Amino acid sequence: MQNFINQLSTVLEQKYILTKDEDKAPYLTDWRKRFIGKALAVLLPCNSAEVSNIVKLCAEHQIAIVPQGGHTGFCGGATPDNSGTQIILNLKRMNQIREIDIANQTITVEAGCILQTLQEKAVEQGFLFPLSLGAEGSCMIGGNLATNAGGTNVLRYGNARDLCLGLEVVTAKGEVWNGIKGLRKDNTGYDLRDLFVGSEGTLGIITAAVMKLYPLPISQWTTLVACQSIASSIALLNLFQKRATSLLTGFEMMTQESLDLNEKHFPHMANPLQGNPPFTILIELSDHESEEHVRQLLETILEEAFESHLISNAVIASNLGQANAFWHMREHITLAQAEEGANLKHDITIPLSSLDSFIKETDALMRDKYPGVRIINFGHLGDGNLHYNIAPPLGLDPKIFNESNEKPIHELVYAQVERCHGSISAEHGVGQLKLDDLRAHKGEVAHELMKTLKRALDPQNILNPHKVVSI
Ligand code: FAD
Ligand code: 2HG
Ligand code: ZN
Repeated sequence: MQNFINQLSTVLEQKYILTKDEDKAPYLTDWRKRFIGKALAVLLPCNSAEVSNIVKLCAEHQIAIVPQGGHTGFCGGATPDNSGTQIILNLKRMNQIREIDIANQTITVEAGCILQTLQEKAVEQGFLFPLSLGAEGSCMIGGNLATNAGGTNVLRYGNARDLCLGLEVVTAKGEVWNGIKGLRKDNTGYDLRDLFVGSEGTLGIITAAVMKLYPLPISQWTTLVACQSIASSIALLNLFQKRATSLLTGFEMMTQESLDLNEKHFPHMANPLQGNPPFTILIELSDHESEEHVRQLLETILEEAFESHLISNAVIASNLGQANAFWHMREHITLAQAEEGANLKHDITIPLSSLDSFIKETDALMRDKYPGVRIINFGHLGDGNLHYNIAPPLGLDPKIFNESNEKPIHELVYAQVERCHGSISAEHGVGQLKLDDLRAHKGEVAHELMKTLKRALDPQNILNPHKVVSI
């Protein structure tokens, strides 16, 4: 190991090789403080040649590498294990915008570019980069691609995978694969880009990407509406999809329990809808035509929804500040949960046709088995993506409750997900958190195929071992 550490200075400036405990500490814990690891060193390369040389050295010494972006991931993918033998490869110094191609409507960025910076650079050129999530001020595009992040615009623009046209990747042997192409059609055999997107650093290290840009909408209207049931929320979604088609850019659901928790920790974020509706839906329409056009369309759809008894109340944001306040309320649920203490997260997708029965049955089973448990259910309803999070009954220490109940609660939820033909990970990935759950729910053939790919691309198992799949 000492030999390896000594040789590192031949591939990276000494000041970017962190080996002291106090220097490594900020890189060893995830955002939730759910996983804490140890690392031999934290390395901070500034270009793909340095990444390539580091990987070659690691391959020679059989040192495991944990790629890391903003370490905001929820599944412990960017946190090393406890052995102290792995290195963290943090990409934050690789944060350059390499090119904005106006005619091609693409942006080429390095992996360590913070998502919000990318969004702002796009706006400066009159474009929209639509990937948007609560962690956008600190997560990085490499991490977004490695987890195939979703967020609040997937309904209209797709997830990170859909927004990506090309990649530059350092392989487990240290070769640099230059797939930096801004092509919307390329059928030259296997899609290597799609292999690396969503692979959470287990198949290669993403060093740069070509991402799609879109024309910037000029008008946006945001509304909060009250629904009495999930069935009416889905009927409302279908109504908006039919009437607003591609103008529908957001459709988020928050249960009363989620918003109560929000208000407890952030009292200024009270739900502006009176009467504590069981389901509050945040809807956003965006367009390239006049403000009036979208406003009128929104009002017409809401009227129809009232008449069909799909909604019982609605409030339309009268200015940008109020629209932002609606979105902040939605985004603060995660922060309110963090304030409340550790919780059990389930980031799941269910076909919309089964969502109503999933929620009713899972809620009933959960409340029956774990009386007093708090179900913090919210999410990207337009994508069928729920954040079905479980907090312990009031007064119980979350740590003690989770220790004895985590496994059976996950099993209860995932059995229901499987019954409804859903997915146990919608947008947060697998990491180390869901390694066993993936093995149990992916299906044997699919799981074996994943292991085959892992063995083929990383035969020494040095790229983020024991994350996603174990070989
Ligand atoms: P990290 O956490 O650093 O890494 C994530 C995984 O990717 C790890 O396995 C890591 O090894 C790997 N990785 C990182 N960089 C690279 C690279 N360059 N090459 C190869 N592998 C790499 N997620 C959503 O999908 N939707 C949301 O709405 C959402 N909201 C969030 C809100 C909050 C408040 C927080 C804290 C998180 C949220 N997340 C959400 C989760 C998280 O932000 C995303 O998973 C994000 O994509 C992770 O990016 P990161 O740069 O922080 O990656
Ligand atoms: C969101 O949609 C994020 O806000 C976080 O994906 C979800 O806290 C969560 O479980
Ligand atoms: Zn989410």
